[in-house]
Amino acid sequence: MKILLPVLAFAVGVAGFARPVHAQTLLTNPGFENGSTSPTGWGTVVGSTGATTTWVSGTAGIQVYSGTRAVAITAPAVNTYSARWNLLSSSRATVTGNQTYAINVWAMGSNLDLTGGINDQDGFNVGLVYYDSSNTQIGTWASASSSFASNNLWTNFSFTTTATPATATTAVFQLVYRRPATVTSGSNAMITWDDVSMAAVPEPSPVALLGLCALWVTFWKRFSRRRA
Ligand SMILES: [Ca+2]
Repeated sequence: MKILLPVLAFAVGVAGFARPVHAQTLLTNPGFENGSTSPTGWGTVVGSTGATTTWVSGTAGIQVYSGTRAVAITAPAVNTYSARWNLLSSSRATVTGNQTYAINVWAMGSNLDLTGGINDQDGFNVGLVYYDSSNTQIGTWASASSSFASNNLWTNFSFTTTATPATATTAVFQLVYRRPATVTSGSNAMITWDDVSMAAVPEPSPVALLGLCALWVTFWKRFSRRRA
């Protein structure tokens, strides 16, 4: 029995920590497969950037990452920062306050200017705009600038957010084309995104903490006994 307790406690602890990180994504239509004239739940903002947004049709692994649809932005002009695809207000992600989220995105660039430092290249940011239960915007989060190693290569990008504001209840998820003013080449540069996900980063479960606690108490008792 003496040996059984710590072993059991350890097993329970490990099982608790080893839970899968991603249960399911909080994002609507994350592979952009559904919709009639545009992907269900998603809209675009281009403003005066001159950018073009496209609901891409194509072959998995080539024009799209999986399925037959993806979303893209083509940036014909310099300084196209802020053209984006975003979740519509009616399909915001449900979030909780003081929580960090794991975000995963597949993306591919074509005709991008990938020369110079990260701040001189075509790339993209993932953004979140938070709202409270009264529907008032209360904050934002944006990923670090993300750029590609090469054109025409589907690439996986992972981000972890900072903790949400305490009163956050929903969030608008954004895929933002980032084109600094220093980019002078890359006419008709395009970024395509597919299979986006967002899931809460789990806290250690109470069962896991209990297991570790039991383990500690057992060792402490043994240690004290030996010293006595
Ligand atoms: Ca897809």
